[in-house]
Amino acid sequence: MRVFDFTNAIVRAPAPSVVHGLRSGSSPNPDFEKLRAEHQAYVSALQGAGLQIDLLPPLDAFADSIFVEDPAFVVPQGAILLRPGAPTRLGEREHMRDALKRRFGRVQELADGEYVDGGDVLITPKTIFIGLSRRTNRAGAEALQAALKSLGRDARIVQTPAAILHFKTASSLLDEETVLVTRAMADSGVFEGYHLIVTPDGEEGAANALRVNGTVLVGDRFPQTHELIRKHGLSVQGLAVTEIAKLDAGLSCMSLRW
Ligand code: CIR
Repeated sequence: MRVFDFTNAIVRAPAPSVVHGLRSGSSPNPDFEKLRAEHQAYVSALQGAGLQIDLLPPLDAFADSIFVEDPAFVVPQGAILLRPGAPTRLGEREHMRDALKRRFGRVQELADGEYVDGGDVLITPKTIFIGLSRRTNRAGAEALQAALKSLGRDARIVQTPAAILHFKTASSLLDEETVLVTRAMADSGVFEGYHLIVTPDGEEGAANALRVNGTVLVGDRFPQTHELIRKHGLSVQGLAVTEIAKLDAGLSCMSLRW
């Protein structure tokens, strides 16, 4: 199986509190109904790609809890409960544990003082990149690296470029050796040895795309990036991301896939 071939995903339905989710800039609150429609279209796209979906109930106490990618990390060999680096998000892990246990049985966990957001973890065939960021500290990255080693997976700790929320805000795997990146990520040199497709100026938000089986899901506001990916020989499905982008989120954040 290739690392972007998936049969299952965990997602969480949005709660009305999602409109108060974290954001680094001064974006207005998203519109709840429009955001819910974006989320539904995203879940339909995963189903259309052949994935079986485990839909978790909304969690009003945690505004950012639809971004299920951050409190956990999964590979087919096992699941790891992470510790998100934003204080308002740490409690999300307690609501993820049972869902992971149902699917994976044993679940490894990070310990106190160790912080990793799943948005900082990118799987490629050669290695799994763990990006240090404002959310992911070295203790967390090293603990995750050790947990992955116990699952037979190699991981490499790297630096997320400054001013980028998560490592995957600026990078997504498109095929075995090709990564879609922003110019800042390309310039960081982290992906030496990979083929890079750089998002055109003004389309940096496209870099959080999601390859699922035969299709690349990309924000629908990024036509030039669609064209670059199609020219590379891959099929693209555009999805609305206007509301979730107000919360600094993209297309990988809303699911855990294996
Ligand atoms: C946050 O700041 O934590 C959320 N508003 C957005 C999280 C996006 N997650 C991701 O990219 N993996």
